[in-house]
Amino acid sequence: MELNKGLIMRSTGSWYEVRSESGKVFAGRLKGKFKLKGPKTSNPIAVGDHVMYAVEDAANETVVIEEILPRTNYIIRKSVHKTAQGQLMAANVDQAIFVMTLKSPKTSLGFLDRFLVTAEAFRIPVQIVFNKMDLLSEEEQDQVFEYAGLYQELGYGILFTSIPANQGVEEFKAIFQNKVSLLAGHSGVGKSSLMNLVAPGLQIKTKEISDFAQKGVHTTTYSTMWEMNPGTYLIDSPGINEMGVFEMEKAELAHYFPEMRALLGDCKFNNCLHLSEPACAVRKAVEEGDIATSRYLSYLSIFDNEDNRR
Ligand SMILES: Nc1nc2c(ncn2[C@@H]2O[C@H](COP(=O)(O)OP(=O)(O)OP(=O)(O)O)[C@@H](O)[C@H]2O)c(=O)[nH]1
Ligand SMILES: [Mg+2]
Ligand SMILES: [Zn+2]
Repeated sequence: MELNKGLIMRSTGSWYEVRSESGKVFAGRLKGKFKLKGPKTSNPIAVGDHVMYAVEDAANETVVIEEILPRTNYIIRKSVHKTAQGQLMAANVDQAIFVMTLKSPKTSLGFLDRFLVTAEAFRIPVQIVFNKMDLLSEEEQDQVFEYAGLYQELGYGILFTSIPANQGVEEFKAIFQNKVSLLAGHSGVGKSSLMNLVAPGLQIKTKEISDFAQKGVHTTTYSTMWEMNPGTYLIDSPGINEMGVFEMEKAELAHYFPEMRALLGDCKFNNCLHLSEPACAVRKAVEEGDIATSRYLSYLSIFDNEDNRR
């Protein structure tokens, strides 16, 4: 049987959209005895995966995915409440674009920090987009700028956007050019709306959030990769309501906070967990204001594996 190389453009869990090298799109399913490689996740392959497939039925345009090609990277999240199993969010991405809003819905710094720690652990650079800037009062905007200052200092790219005000559109286009980017964030922050703004032809479904009760309703159900132009891909993913950190040793956690990573050699004990040990350089930096209290609280919360949905 002849095998061809393809790219996973959409994943529904049972079916995958596979694009051939010549651009033809097929519906694909996994081979019966599909061999899983890598970590155990609820979904064996994800959007962005390169695969080898065989045409099963040319008339129906269906294919069988025979194997996954080696990945340059991937990102896995864990749902806090369910099993310890992770969910593969995407593979072979150059960066993640984390979309957040101060309100409607509110994205907490704790949630952002969980995403950032996960991305650090999988070595995926992150750009943070503060969307819906038009909804904010002047004081709220100042709050956003303060948060942005903190994360910029840590090395993350920052962008402010508003769809009705047409704010940040060119900057947004510039950060994803010639890259494969995963758009992630809570449901309702505007991921699909941003996609439609930069590629109006796509007409991706978005949802009006008129009241608090609708907040948990996902509009985007499946992750889909869209080609903006050759070499530029955006992955629109369903909103994340829980962001659990996947298979991480507690002793490694501080490595994924860039401002703590820099201090790790300075603690008195080389196995310091930065909780209540004497002469801890991380705690000292928190007390002196060199590490933001919110970041240290996120560290403790992830350390204790607390639920942090919001
Ligand atoms: N005021 C305002 N509303 C926005 C902005 N961006 C998006 N919205 C609105 O927010 C709502 C949700 O947007 P979506 O694009 O569906 O959100 P999403 O992040 O894709 O949500 P899921 O697919 O559920 O994960 C829609 O009603 C959008 O019109 C913005 O900058 N300002
Ligand atoms: Mg969406
Ligand atoms: Zn320490």
